[in-house]
Amino acid sequence: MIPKDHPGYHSLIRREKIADGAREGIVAMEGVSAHGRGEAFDYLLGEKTTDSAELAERVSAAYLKTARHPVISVNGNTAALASAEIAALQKASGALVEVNLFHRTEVRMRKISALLNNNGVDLLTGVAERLLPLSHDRALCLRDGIFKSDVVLVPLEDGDRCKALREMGKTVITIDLNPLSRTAGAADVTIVDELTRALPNITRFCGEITNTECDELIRSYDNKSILRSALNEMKIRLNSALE
Ligand code: PTJ
Repeated sequence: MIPKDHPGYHSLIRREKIADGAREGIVAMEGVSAHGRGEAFDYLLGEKTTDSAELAERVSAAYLKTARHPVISVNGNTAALASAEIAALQKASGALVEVNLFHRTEVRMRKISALLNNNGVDLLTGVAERLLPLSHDRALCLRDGIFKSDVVLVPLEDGDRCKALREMGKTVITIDLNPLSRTAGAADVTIVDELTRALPNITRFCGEITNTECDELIRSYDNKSILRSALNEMKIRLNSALE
């Protein structure tokens, strides 16, 4: 039992969800270490949504709302931490939701799909095909889902899929606490924020922003400056710790 007045309450609850997810076969063992890496960056960020992350969340809402065929790609960590938040974002944005795994097994696919369904996600299903130019199993996706998407949200991954998706002409949004990761650098929109803080913000912005605001947000957005701001926030915190 984690006491509610513990200063690290929210972080400890997330860690518990990841540990339970690993025991249940939803989170890959590798996902446990990925979570720890995220925690370290979140600590540097002050465990809060920065102004620059909030802007990236607003722009993500604008892209999802105005997309022809938006898709949210879900892996084991995302399902364990935020299935209900994915369901809420799906409702607010009208995006399709597809499971896409790096450490792919049929058993994990089934368990993650059941968890999402139980939390209200209307999951896209079908026969996955090797449709992305990648040599690993993230290449497996649905023809009517990620393959057909124009805007795709890929939370919590650092790898080569983002680059491949961009080369296919898609707009890629990522949520990644590490502003130095390959995915963070390659995405069109990088939200340097913790997943369970970022998703409800995007959902809220989907309900708030008008179509005119969407166009303006997308037109004036600069992802490089967002990444610089995130690194700067971390630098400020590191410097103030030394004072
Ligand atoms: O479920 P699978 O099989 O698809 O595998 C999923 C993992 C997470 C194991 C896989 O995608 C992976 O290895 O990811 P990486 O390369 O470790 O990248 C995960 C990124 O997400 C890292 O840059 C972390 O800093 C970041 N991250 C981890 N937890 C969070 C996070 N960012 C935001 N919120 C978090 N809670």
